[in-house]
Parts: sequence; C-alpha cells; structure tokens
Amino acid sequence: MKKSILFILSLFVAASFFSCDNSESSKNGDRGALASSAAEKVYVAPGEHDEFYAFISGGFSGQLSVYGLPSGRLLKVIPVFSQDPEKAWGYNEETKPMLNTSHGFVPWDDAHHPDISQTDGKLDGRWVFINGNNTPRIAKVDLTTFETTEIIEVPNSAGNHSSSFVTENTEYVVAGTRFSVPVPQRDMPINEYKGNFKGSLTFISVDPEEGHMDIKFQLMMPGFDYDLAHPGRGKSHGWFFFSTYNTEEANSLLEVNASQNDKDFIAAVNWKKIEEYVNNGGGKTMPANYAHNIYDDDTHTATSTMKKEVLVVDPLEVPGAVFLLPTPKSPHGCDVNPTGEYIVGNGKLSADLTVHSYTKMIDAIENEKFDGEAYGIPILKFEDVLAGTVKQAGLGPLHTEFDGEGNAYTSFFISSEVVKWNVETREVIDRKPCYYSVGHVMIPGGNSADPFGKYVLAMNKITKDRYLPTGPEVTQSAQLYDITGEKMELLLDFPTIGEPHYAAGIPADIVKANSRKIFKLDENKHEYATLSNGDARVERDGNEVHVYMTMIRSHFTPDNIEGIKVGDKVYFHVTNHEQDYDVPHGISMIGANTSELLIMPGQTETFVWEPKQPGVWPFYCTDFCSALHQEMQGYVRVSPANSNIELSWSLGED
Ligand code: RUQ
Ligand code: CUA
Repeated sequence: MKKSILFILSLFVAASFFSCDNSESSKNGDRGALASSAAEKVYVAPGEHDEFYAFISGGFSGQLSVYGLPSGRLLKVIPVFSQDPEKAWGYNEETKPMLNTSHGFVPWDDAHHPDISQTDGKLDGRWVFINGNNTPRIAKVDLTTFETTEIIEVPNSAGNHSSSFVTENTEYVVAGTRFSVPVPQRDMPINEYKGNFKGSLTFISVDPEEGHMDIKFQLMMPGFDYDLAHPGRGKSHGWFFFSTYNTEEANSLLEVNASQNDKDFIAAVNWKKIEEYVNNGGGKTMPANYAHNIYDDDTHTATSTMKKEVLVVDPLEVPGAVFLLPTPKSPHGCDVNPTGEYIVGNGKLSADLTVHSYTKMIDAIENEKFDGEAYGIPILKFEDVLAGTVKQAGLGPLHTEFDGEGNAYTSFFISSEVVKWNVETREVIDRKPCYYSVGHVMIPGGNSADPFGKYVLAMNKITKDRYLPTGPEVTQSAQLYDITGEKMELLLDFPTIGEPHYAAGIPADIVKANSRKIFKLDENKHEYATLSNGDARVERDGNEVHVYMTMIRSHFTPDNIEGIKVGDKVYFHVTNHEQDYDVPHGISMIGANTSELLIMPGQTETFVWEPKQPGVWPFYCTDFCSALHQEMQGYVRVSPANSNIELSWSLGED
C-alpha cells in the first residue's frame, strides 16, 4: 500500500516537473516548426485541398470537428450529442428526437473516440462512429452529408468510454462501460459494489447496407472499469481487447484504492464465439429501456423509438470466449497493431509498455496455462502472453498508434512526449516533446490493417503559453508531426474545439467524391414540405398554426402573414427551393425561444414560435445568400387572443 502511494506521488512530482515545462530547452524544441521546410509541409495553397480529413472529437463539447491535414484548417463542426444553434441541431423539430434518451431530452454529452467504418480492415469512408460517455450513447455520422444520422443509447452502461471502436468489416461497433453499476439498476448501498456491480461490454451490429445499428448482445463482466478497447484484426479478427482498471472493485478514493493491484487486466473477448452462441439462441433477454434515434435524409426528420429489451450474455455460459491478460498498473490505452499480432497495454502508473502476443495468447489458451480466475473467468499467466516490454520509454503512457511500417507511436502524458518504437524489437527509435501533456495520438487509418503513416497528430490537454491568452480558459491543441523519416518532425500547432480526445483520419480522396451537394427537392418526403410556391399557405388547427413556407434567393413565400394570435403555437415549416450547391438560407423570428434554422438546398426544417405580444413582428434570412440577402425578410402580424382577424398570407401584394 505504502509503496504504491509513494509511486503515485513520485509520478505527480514528475508531472509537475514535465508537463508545464516552459524552460528554454523545451522552447527550443519547437524551433523546427519555424523552419521553412516545416512551413512548406503544412502549406496548402489557396484553393487547394488538404490531403486528409481528420475527425477530432470535441470531448466536453459533445461534437465532432472536421479538420484538413496537414494544414490544420477547421472545415466543419458536426453536432452530435450537443445542441448546436448554428445548425439548429437539437433546436428544430426535426432533430430534437435525436437527443432523446431514457432520461428524456439530454442535449449534451462528452464525446471521446471517433472511429471510421472499415471493409476488409481498410477504411471505407462511409461512416464515423463516436461515443457519448456521460449518458451512454453511440452516434453514427454519415460521410456523404457529414451529419449525424443515428444515435443508439446503451443500457446497463455508465461512462461509456471503451467505445466506439469498429471491427474490421464494421460487423460491430463496440461500447464498453467505464463505470460498473448495478444491473439492472436498483437502489442499493454503494459499499456493496464489490461482487455486485457489473461491467457491460456491448456489441452493436451495423447493417452492411444501410448502416443501421442494433444491440446484438451485451456481455456482463465483473465490476471492473473498462477503459479502452480495440478490435483484433487479421489473424486476431474475431477478438476484441479491453483494458481494465479498478480490478480492486473499489467504490471510493479510487486514486489510492484502485492502484493497489500490481496488475490489472486486458480482457480478451472472442466475439465470434459469442455471436455464434447468440445466433444459436444463447443468452437471456432482460428488460431494458433505451432510445434508438434515426434521422432520415428523405424525410429530413428524425424518429426516436424506445427499445424494451436487450440480450445479455454471461461469460461463464460460453467457455473459451473470455480470458484475462494480466497487465501492469492500471492500463489505459489498449491498442492492436496492423497485423493483429500485438496488443499494447499502457499502464498509466508504469514506466514500461506491455506488449502482449496474440499467438502466445492462443497458445496459452489451448494449453490451458491459467493462473487462477476472476469470477470464473480464466486468467492467463503474464509471462505466457507477454511478447515483451518497451523499457523505460517515458512516464505516464496513454495511447499507441501504428504507421504500418512496423513502428508504434505512444503518447506519454506525464513526460509530455510522443515516443516512436519498433514493434518487433521494442526499441525506442525517437522521442519528441508535446506542448503539453498529450492524451491520444492519431495516425490516419491507425486503427486499421492499413494505416497511412505520413503524420501523427498529438492531442494535448494543456497549452499554457502556446497561444495568445484568452482569459482563464485557453484553447486545447493538436500538434502535427511528420513521421516519414527516421526521426519525427514537429510541423504545426493548431487549436481545437472542446477537448480533443481521440481523432480518426482518412485520405480525403476516399470521402470527398461521395460528398453530397444538395438534397433533391422532388425527393423531399418531409411531412410538411412545400414543394411549389402555389402550395405555400398557413393553416390553423385550434391554436396550432402551421406555416408552409418556401425560400429562394431572395424572398420567402409568403412574406406577410396576418391572423396569428397571442397564445398560438406557430410552426414554421420552411423548405429551401434552391437546387444549387452551397446556397443554404436561414430563418429566424424575433422572440422565438429557439435557434435559427439553417436549411440546405432541397431540405425542410421546422421551428416553433409562441408569440407573447401583439404587434407586427419581423423575420429574416440569417445566412448571407445573395446581393439582396438583406431584402430577404418578412412580417407576421400578431393580434390579441380574442381578435377576429382572419388568417391570410401573401407575397408581393399590397
Ligand atoms: S481518453 S487521453 Cu481516450 Cu477518453 Cu485517453
Ligand atoms: Cu437567404 Cu440570406
């Protein structure tokens, strides 16, 4: 006990020494970025496109931002789990259902790990998946529209962190619980955690055509904390690996109580075996309550369905499917190299990296070389599965990515650096400082059999003096390194949105040809679409009023509306009639308790306005769309609740 506390203390001392290192020597370390060759390497001339897309998670912004690499230019922020007034995400009637959960409307989350869909172990560029930690959810972003088109809630989970990682044919997107909880949830004393709480690992199937997600099964594991995960690939395809900490099953003061065991585990799950078991009728359905939300590009509308049960599998029912690999010191990252042979466990409190061998693991399983069990799950012998260690590589290892050339790149939070090492020899080849305290690193295609090892992107937790100060809250940051040579070269710092946890990168060519330019108006199946100006109208149903409105450069139809009364609930259903690329229009109404709408060509969106005061109230286009954008405006006359003014609407008449 004393020993481990001392060890932790020594790490904190080291942390304060390294992580905010503003000394001259550290400043000199980035001189390379000033060299003209570095500038040239990230310079993308005006009008030229970047070579890669990088999808960088927003952490506590709940969003996913899209950058171009190598320039570091921000291209888009995709709203996912959080409301975004810029795009009306979670504000308009069409997208509100996307944020529905078993806890009701939850307009925020903490998004950590994007992962791009794969076919045969290669990035196919169809979708990006990302996890919401706080109210466990997995979202899918469609890379033709760069919009979130599906969100599924994950029941029996909490702090959905070892998520969202895809298998090599996107058979599954996998979500593991960080916090174990009572399953099913119930009122019980917290200090009865040990032995009673459960950790669920959820395998969400992805339809190969449409991409629809569905929970295939949940594996109910012992009550550890499942921190990160990665799929096997190539020879280890069919397996999934999860790092764990708190195998002590402490429920309080975890910084001490969850650092007692010399080794925690990487859990190896043979999902193919469990899939087979489930396909043959195995597992038990248990009652559950979770939301499944789908956005439809034809109706431009989302629906939310509450699902009522989930299939649960006890690992003891499927012998040979789950094993525990001892891994030192509260491992965080759990990364698999492109060939699928090596599983790297980064013990946060260890100076060495642990590299397990898949081949040795299979051998140990076949020869039943077990070293006890945890709740009936066999523990393999550390020495029998270990390929080797990377010795004294740095302090506070977190995550590892691979370049496809036999090298690995590991981030070290405490010593604030990225370290390159050889996967076979496990020798350190190079190290470069990060400014400061790096979390994840990302190589485009780094979680696939076929990485594009040109750059590594470091995502840092602390920036201190790297940018102009902006009050107490300063930006977080990404740093781009060229990794084409033997030594890494720092090329660029750029600020990020929210807290960048992980990112997923992909060559732009795989994605950009499929990028959608408009929605076809004649394919618009929105319930309240107005496809011709002749159909523009206003209808009353009690005190509910529906405005069927269109927009095109540079007017709304209708633009004068009378007969609205205080106490009405007015739905503006607005259809953008443009059929040209890059001509959205916006609309906003004075006093509306919601955001603007930003409507893409061919799309329909709806906002609600409940006028509180009689008067003549203007609305206008919020997106500068033409030379006569300022003329794109209109009025609504609001009369007292008891008035007899007839509903009327017009355009271009007096
Ligand atoms: S985490 S900085 Cu992926 Cu959420 Cu390791
Ligand atoms: Cu339409 Cu501005």
